[in-house]
Amino acid sequence: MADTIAAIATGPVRSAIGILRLSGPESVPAVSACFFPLSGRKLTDYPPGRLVLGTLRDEEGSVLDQCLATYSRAPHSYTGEDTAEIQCHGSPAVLAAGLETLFRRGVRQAGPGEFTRRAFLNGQLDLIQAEAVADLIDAQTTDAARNAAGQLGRVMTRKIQTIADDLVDLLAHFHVVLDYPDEDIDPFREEEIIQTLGRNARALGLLRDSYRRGRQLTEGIPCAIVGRPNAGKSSLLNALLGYDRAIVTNVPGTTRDTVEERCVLGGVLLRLIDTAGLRETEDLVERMGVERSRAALAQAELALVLLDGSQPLTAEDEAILAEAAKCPHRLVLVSKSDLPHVLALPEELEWITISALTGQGLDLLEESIRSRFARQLPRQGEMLTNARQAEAVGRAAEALQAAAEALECGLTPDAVLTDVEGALAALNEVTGKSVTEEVTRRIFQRFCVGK
Ligand SMILES: Nc1nc2c(ncn2[C@@H]2O[C@H](COP(=O)(O)OP(=O)(O)O)[C@@H](O)[C@H]2O)c(=O)[nH]1
Ligand SMILES: [Mg+2]
Repeated sequence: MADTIAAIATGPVRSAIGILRLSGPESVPAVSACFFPLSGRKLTDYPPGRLVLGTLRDEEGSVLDQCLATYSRAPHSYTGEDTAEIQCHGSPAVLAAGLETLFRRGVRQAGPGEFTRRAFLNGQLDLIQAEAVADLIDAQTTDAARNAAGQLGRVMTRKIQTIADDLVDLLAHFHVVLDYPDEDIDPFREEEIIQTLGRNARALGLLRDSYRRGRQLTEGIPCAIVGRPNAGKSSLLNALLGYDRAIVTNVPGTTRDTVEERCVLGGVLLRLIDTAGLRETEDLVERMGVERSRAALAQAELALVLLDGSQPLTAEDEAILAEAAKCPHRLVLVSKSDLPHVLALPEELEWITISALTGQGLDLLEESIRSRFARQLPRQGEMLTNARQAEAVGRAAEALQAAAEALECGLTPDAVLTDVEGALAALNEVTGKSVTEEVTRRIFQRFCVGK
């Protein structure tokens, strides 16, 4: 039987409320020993789930806090075990003292993600949902939160389960055929099987591909800031971040390496990459920087092209515009709007005028990013956001594709069987139906203590 764990579930900062939580068989006795309802009754005189007002006391009986407590009985709780919670005033000192008192009642400190790990092991959550819990906590934008919330609500689980059910049916059919080798598969049925395999292979392929956007949701949309030296790229980065991250000077070629920072703009998490100005140069270090800039641009989802509004357009600018046009998204920014305007641009080009110095136009840039990227997602919860899941889903897609092709080429069912079994095993890894101890350990390591 599992032991009883306890942790401070809220952040280590002064706040309105701070929560101590426990899970395991000793949860309720441990809390009952140090929490006393104001009514004079015992906590367990109240039904589970009720919030009860009382005092939290240390072993000497001195009051640490006036607070609320509640408990749940297995299996009707987050972890599936008996659990209890004390909602204290959010003083880190009060919480530490409360936790210390609980430790003296025989409970121990929980490790990272241990509550959610227990929930998974007790079948309260599958692995997709458990990982969605971590995604929710890590969410930096509402879009990221929405996708994680959808996964917590089993949207992704159902999608994968439907496919897995199809595969189980197919396997059952194959086994019948193999058990009675004299009977050939009905050709009509074979056509149907090929179609089922193909349909599920495509669905899984799309799911695997959703990881590209899903990853942008959690890691940020790669956004390269490009332009000639001195166009104002580093100044823009600093203005967007709100602090001086990159060095700004009037010496062209100041930024030699790419500088990367995350920021949320218009409700969208961006991975801003400030680059060395794109130009031909004799300087070896700067040339390497320019190479990195080109690489950053090639991998970017969004290119912010800066053109110096106080200077005439140059051939270099035009080359950069053309190169950035290959990015899935390009935004042209005319910088230094606080200086006299000199730049003339072709009519067909759309641009936003900004000044990193005064902040003028940055709101328009923000709106433009919001309208391109925010809430442009598929149904919430339908995007894979982690590499482990994407890899396994990809493996399942390939195995099914191979199975469909093998059947079409007239291979015998036993050859096809292995592929379908492989695909099913990969899907079971995703949901956690079959997953190694080592993998779950690594997954829950990512969580914070108290979750
Ligand atoms: N007046 C004005 N000067 C700017 C603005 N943005 C950048 N600069 C100046 O332009 C020069 C080059 O800026 P920097 O950000 O280093 O350009 P980068 O080489 O493209 O990174 C510096 O002297 C900045 O102070 C702006 O919005 N207004
Ligand atoms: Mg720079």
